[in-house]
Amino acid sequence: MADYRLACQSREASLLGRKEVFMGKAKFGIFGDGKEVAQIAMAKVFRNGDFRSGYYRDQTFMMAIEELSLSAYFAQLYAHTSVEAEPASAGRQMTGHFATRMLDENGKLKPLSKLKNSSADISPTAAQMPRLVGLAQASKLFRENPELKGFSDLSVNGNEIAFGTIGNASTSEGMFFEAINAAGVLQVPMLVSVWDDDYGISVPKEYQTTKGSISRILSGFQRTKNEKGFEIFTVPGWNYQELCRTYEEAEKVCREEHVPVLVHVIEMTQPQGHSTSGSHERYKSKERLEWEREFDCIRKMREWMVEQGIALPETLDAIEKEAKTLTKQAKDKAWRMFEQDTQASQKSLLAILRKETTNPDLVAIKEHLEKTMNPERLDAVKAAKKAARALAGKDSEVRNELCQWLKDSGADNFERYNSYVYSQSEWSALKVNPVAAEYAEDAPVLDGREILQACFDAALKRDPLTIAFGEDVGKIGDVNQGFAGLQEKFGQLRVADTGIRECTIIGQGIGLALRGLRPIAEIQYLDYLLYAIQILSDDLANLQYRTKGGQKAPLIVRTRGHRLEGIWHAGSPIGMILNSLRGMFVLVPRNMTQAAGFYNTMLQSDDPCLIIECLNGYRLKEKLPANIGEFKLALGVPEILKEGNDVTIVTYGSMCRIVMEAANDLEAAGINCEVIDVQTLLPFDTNHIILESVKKTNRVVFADEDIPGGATAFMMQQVLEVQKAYAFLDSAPVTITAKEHRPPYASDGDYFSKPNPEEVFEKIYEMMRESNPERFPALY
Ligand SMILES: Cc1ncc(C[n+]2csc(CCOP(=O)(O)OP(=O)(O)O)c2C)c(N)n1
Ligand SMILES: [Mg+2]
Repeated sequence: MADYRLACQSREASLLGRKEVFMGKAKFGIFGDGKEVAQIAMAKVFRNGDFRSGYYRDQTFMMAIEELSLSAYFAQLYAHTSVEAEPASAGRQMTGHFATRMLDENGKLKPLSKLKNSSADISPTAAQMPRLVGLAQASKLFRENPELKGFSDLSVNGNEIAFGTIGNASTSEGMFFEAINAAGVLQVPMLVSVWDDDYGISVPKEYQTTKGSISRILSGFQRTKNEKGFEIFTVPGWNYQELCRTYEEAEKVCREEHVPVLVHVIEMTQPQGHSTSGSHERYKSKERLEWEREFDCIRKMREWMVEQGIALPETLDAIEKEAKTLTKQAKDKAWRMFEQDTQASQKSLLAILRKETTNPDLVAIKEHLEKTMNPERLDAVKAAKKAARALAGKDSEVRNELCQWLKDSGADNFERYNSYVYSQSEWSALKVNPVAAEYAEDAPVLDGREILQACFDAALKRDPLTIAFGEDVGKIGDVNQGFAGLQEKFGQLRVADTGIRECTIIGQGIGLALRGLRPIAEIQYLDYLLYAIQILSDDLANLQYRTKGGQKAPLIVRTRGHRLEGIWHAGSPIGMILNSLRGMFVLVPRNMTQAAGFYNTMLQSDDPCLIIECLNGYRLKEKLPANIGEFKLALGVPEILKEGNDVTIVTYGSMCRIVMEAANDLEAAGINCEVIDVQTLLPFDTNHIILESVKKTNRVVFADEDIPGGATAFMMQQVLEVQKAYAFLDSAPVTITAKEHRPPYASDGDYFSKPNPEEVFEKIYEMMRESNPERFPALY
């Protein structure tokens, strides 16, 4: 009876939600109608410590585990920016994007093993799958690694299941198959439900899935007596009893044996169609629509209850009526709270505007604001700005008050809409105290790779939650041997090989980090980051932002790039990275000692980051710091590699050596360069060290290996616009970049495509020649 009540309430929420959109009270609606009963069955086996990674149809499930109230449901529909009213995203996400708050108000992880947890949904279909693999894998690590037994706030012996949900059509995405395969290989407790309503918006299953059935085509994954694999179930979405039975069975094998499970829930419906954008009558036949009405899961549940004598029709009628009333009340309350909150600023502004009764412009602005229907915050801000403009240059008390109002509301709205791009907790990477590297007098001089290996050795020893994985990371300790010998020392669970599947390597990292582990996920070459850039951008980089500080995944992504040989092993698409990964820090150490310092910093922090090592640096010699496991580099602090007075060269990564070579040649030609390694691109030179240099040299060059207008354009914007260095320039700023194609194979391909010391020399020489042609005659 309680289940029926909940199903009815959730359905009412969907029906009312759609109406709210059509009344103009919300912008868009996508609802869970037609999927209620299966979600109630799934919720019955969802226990404390479990995780969900799902999609926008799961409202009934979230209500069933008591992590979504009806009023919170409507608060999200209205985009209420209060964390209390809308805990999933504080109004940042569209309706149907669920999340629990895993962090307390200080950014500290709550005892997740005692809570019901949902990772934060994202809109790209199937992109919930990669992180699901990691959420499930964490249970395996907690169960099988004895060193983790003490972390009972994170896991109770790895008994937690990661529940995934996905629409039938979204299983066509590559990352769905990649995640399924990865979970089968890893044998992790991942229980995926496919909500199959035969459609993906208007496109029917025959265009989506071979043989029209995901469980049929995945049947080769079915485990047998002798082979590990999946347990696969198929069950109709309108059969309450069968659903409950199926989920009980599915839970048992998944939780107890850590076997991945697929539950294919077929014959589901969409009573209101896909979303508020358009109606399904456009593409579903009359017969189909009739079938959907008949096989509506709530209707079927009701018929069954009556047939079985569980309830009288009148009793169920009463429940349905009560659900209507209750849902409407919750909706009205959510709207009142939303209105009160959004209109507070409008009211305070009107109080100011009403003080000015003589200026016709202000009276008109005030009247317009008073008449605006369902005013949003932007209406008040627009009115205030117009009014302030009308009073510009006048000495008026109202104007002063308006300016103060704008300042205050600017700060409030920043907090509402722009905060939490990066961690705001005490563990923010920007707050980690740097510790200088110390060297013994007889410090050993090692290959760069050995410096890193010593750093990773110390990190793995220091914290049992730290783990590393990627292609070839385990047995051989990565292709450049940064982890050499560490699998033997720390075990296969902590230093692990993975399949060739960059997207789910990152997904593993996200899921593991969400569950409190400290993963270092490796992408073998920077060129292959493209396979993972979508999930990094859509899921990891904005996790704190889209939950307004409710969740974090401090994942360290390790990769190597910039310069080696060939079209796919010399990449430096840094502009792409900077443009797509805001929310992550991007660190570009010029050598392995600097890299080690950044790993030590990031392992103490709760921000996610990408660390790009120099591909050609592993065999270069470096001195081993005595405190290799402890020294830490601050983020956003460039290092001046060479002081000079004539021109400032701003660069990073492998280009540091090229630029230094050119700078030495330029010195001989009488040009004194200051070379600055920015070290981190995000954040970028927070103390404006580069500006100080430009004040001295009055000339600036930005050099890297990205395409023209790539990351050099970003650095130029930071220095000229943000740091305001333009005022100190005597020459036009110059960028030195690679050509706009990737480098062909072999040394000549590299030389003629990437910037080389001669080119750096010439560009800077030309800059100096422009100001003093006599002193610097033409070269060639
Ligand atoms: C990567 C991506 N492509 C397209 C869309 C637009 N889109 C949103 S829902 C949807 C259909 C999904 O169908 P299905 O997975 O069957 O889920 P259902 O809505 O039927 O429950 C599409 C194409 C999207 N959100 N993400
Ligand atoms: Mg569908």
